Formats: sequence, C-alpha cells, structure tokens
Amino acid sequence: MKLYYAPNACSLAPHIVLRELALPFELVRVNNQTKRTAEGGDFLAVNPKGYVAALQLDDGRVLTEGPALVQYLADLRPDAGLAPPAGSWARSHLHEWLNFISTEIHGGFGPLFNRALPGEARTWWQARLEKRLDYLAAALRGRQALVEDRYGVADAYLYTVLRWAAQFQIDLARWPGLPEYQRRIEARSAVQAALAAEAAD
Ligand SMILES: N[C@@H](CCC(=O)N[C@@H](CS)C(=O)NCC(=O)O)C(=O)O
Repeated sequence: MKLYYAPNACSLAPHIVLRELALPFELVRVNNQTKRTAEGGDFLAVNPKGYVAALQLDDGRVLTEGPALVQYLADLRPDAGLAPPAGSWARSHLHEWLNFISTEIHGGFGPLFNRALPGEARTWWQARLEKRLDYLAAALRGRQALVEDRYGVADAYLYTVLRWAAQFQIDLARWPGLPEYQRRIEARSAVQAALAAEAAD
C-alpha cells in the first residue's frame, strides 16, 4: 500500500493508523502547491480531488477521504479494536464522531489556513470552532477516548486536527482535559513513529 501524504496535514491520521496496525506501507510525500509527488509523479492522476490523504492498494485501487481510509485500515485488522464491528451501535457512534471531526473541527480549521481571510471572517470562524471545542471538551470529560472509552481511529483523527490549534494561537489549555488527551495520544509509539517519519522525509 502507498499512503500519499503531506507533513502536518490530515493524512497524519491514516499514517498513525497504519503504524498502530503494523501494516506494510510506503509513504509518498505530496507537494500540495505543485500537486507533484516526491517521486515526480502527477498526484492529480492518483486523486483528482487534489488533496491528501490518498491510499493506493497494491492492485492500484485508490481510496480517498480520511474517515474512509481510517475505517478501511481498521477493518483490515479487526482484532486490534481500532474500530468497533460494522453494524454495531458503537460503529454508528464512530461514524458520528468521524463526521463531527471532519466537518466541524477539520472543516472548522479550513478557513483559518487562508491567509487572505479578512479579520472579521477569521474571528467568526474561530469563534465557531471554539464552540465546537467547548462541546468536545465536555464530551471527553472523565473519558480517555471518544468511542467506548477505548483508543481508536477517531482519536487518531482528532489528535491530528487538534495539533493545528497552535498555529492559530488557539491555546488548548483553555479547555480542561484537551491538553492531557493530546499528550496521552502523542505518547503512543505509533504516533511518535509517524511524527518522526514525516519530519525526516
Ligand atoms: N475531505 C478531505 C479533506 C482533505 C484535506 O483537507 N486535505 C488537505 C490537507 S489536511 C489538503 O491536502 N489540502 C490541499 C488542497 O486542498 O489543495 C478528507 O477528509 O480527506
């Protein structure tokens, strides 16, 4: 398998999951400006949507969209328990969290990355995102993980997008529990290995 990624991007989530599951894979770095891969290939030929992450199987099939990738990977090794079984209530709960992270947190950060965003719009988007963090911190109170209180793919994804807060001077310490949650996930060896591999690539 090949994981097309960009450093510090949302592709870190499937990257962490690949390492948690000890699956064999190759990292292919993508330049998000030029849409070329580090090997010189045309990334748009892999993912015409033009964004990471993309997972290419050994037979050439390509899967995109982070929430789909992390679930596909978790289902390759169900015994690892990174996603509850398909059809279970807990799996629907996982869908709920992945959708919330994707649309409300990941999507909430999106406009902030636009340097041309006017100040008033930036303030509006940031306030909206902070309300979502209020909800998140309350939902995590007294818990170690998002789904069934057991670390899984939703936590790898949430960890990934929460890392972006520092870039916008959003201090996670404002939300009791969030810094500890981040630190707990960051301490995992798979997370450390993924961060080191992206930094070294
Ligand atoms: N809906 C996509 C969004 C992916 C996405 O936002 N990718 C960003 C990095 S986090 C990217 O590659 N952006 C470059 C671009 O849009 O040109 C997913 O969840 O996988």
